[in-house]
Amino acid sequence: MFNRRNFVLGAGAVSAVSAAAVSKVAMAALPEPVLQTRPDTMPPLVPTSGRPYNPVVTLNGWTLPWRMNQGVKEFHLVAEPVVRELAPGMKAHLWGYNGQSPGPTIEVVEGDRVRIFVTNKLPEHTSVHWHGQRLPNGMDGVSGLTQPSIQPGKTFVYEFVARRPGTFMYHPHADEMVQMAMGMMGFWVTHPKAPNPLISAVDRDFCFLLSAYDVEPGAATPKIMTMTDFNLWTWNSRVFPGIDSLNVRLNDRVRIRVGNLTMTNHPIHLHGHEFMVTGTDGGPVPKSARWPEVTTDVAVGQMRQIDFVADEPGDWAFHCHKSHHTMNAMGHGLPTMIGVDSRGVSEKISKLIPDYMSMGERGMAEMGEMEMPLPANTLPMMTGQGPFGGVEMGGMFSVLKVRKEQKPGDYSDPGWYAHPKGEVAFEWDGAMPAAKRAVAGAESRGQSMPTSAAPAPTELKVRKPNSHAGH
Ligand SMILES: [Cu+2]
Repeated sequence: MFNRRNFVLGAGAVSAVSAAAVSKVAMAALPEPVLQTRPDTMPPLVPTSGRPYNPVVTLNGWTLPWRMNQGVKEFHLVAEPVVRELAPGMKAHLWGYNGQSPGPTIEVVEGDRVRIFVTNKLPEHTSVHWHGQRLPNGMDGVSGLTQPSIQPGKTFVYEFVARRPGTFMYHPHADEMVQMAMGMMGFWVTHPKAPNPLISAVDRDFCFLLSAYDVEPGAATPKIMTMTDFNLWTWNSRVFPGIDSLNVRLNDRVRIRVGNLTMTNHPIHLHGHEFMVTGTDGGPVPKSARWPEVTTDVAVGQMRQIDFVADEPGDWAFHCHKSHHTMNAMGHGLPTMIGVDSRGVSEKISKLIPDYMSMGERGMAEMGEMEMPLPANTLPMMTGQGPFGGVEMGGMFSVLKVRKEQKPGDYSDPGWYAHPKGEVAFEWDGAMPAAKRAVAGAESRGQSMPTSAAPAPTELKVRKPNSHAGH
C-alpha cells in the first residue's frame, strides 16, 4: 500500500529541501518544492487528502505531491536546468521542472481549486500554459498576452478550479521553441469527481508525453534552433531501451494517455489488442463516435486517451509506427547501400584502414548486431536485446507485458514472457517447392490497360544477398 509518506520515503531519491530551507519556505507560505532525481517509473501516488481517485502511473516519471491549504490543493513547480538520462549510456542537459524532464505529473479531481506556485530558476524568463483547461483568461500562461513573463529568480502563482475531467498537459508559452526543444513540459490529469458515463473505471492508467530532441552524437545539449530534423524521439524524455515496459495483469482494463509536444505527428501502435480512443484534450469521446483501432495518430499539440482490455498474455510491442522514430541518432546522412556491391571497395579500403566496414549492403539490421564504435554519451541507432536476439529499435518503442501472475497494483517488470509450447514462430526445415514464375510476354498482366507501345525490355541488376563475407 502506497501512501504519500511511503511514496516520498520509499522512492528514496525524492528529496525535499533541507530542514533549514523548509522553515524559511514555510515562513514564506510557499509549499516546499519536491524534487526527483531518478528517471524510473514511480509507483502511483495514492491521494491521502481531498477526494479519492484512481491515480495514474507516469512512464519513467512521477506525480507531484501537494499540500492542502484551507481546501486548496497547492503545488510548487520549479523550472530549472536538469540532467536527464535518456537511456543508460546517455545523459542530456535539458530544462525541466523539479529535477526532471518532463516535469512531474499533476493529478487533481474535477472541482478542485488548485494553486500552483512556479519558481523560475532558468537563465531566461518563462511562463506555464495549462493546455486544454477551462480557466480565467489571466491564468492561461501566455506571456505577454495574459501575464508578464516570469523573470529568472521570480515565483508566480496560478490559481483556478479544475472544471472538467480529462487529460491535459502543461508547457511554457514563452520562448516556446527553445523551451520545448529543451524538454519543458509535464502531464496533467483531472479525475472525475463522480462516476461519469463516458469515463469508465480502469485497473491501470498510464501516461506519457512525446518529445523530440536534436542532440549531436557525442554532445549533451539539444540544438535549440532545430525545427523539424530532430534525431531523438522520446517518450517522457526517454528512448528505447531506456523506456520502462507497461506491466499489467491479464484481463486488466488498461488506459494509456499520450500527449504530443514534438513538431510532427506520431501514429502510436499497439500489438495484439484493439483499443478505443476514449478521450482527447477536448474531453471524453461520445460512445457513438468510438471505433476499434490498433494505431492512433497523435498530431502536434494533441492528446489521446486509449482504453482496452489486456486479454492476450505476452510481450506486445507498443511503439510509434514511423520507423525512423524507433531509431536513435546517427541515422542521418547515410546512403542507401542495399544491393550495392561493395566487396572490392571494402577490401581496398581495409588495406589502408584495417577496421573499415561498409555498412548496409543487406539492409540495416547489421547495424543493430554490430557494436560500432560510438562517440561518448551516444546511444546506438538500433539496439536492445530480447529473449530471441536483437530487437533493433530505438526511440519511441516499449513493450506491454500482459501476465496472469502479475498482482493487482504490482507495476514491477515480470521479465520475458514464457511462451506456451508450440506458440513461437519457427524455422521450416522441410522440402522447398520451386517457385512458380509469371509467364513472360503477357503485356496486360498486372495492369488495367495494355500499353500502346511495348516497353523496351529492361532488367535491374541487383546482387542478391549472400554470405556475410568481409564483415
Ligand atoms: Cu513518431
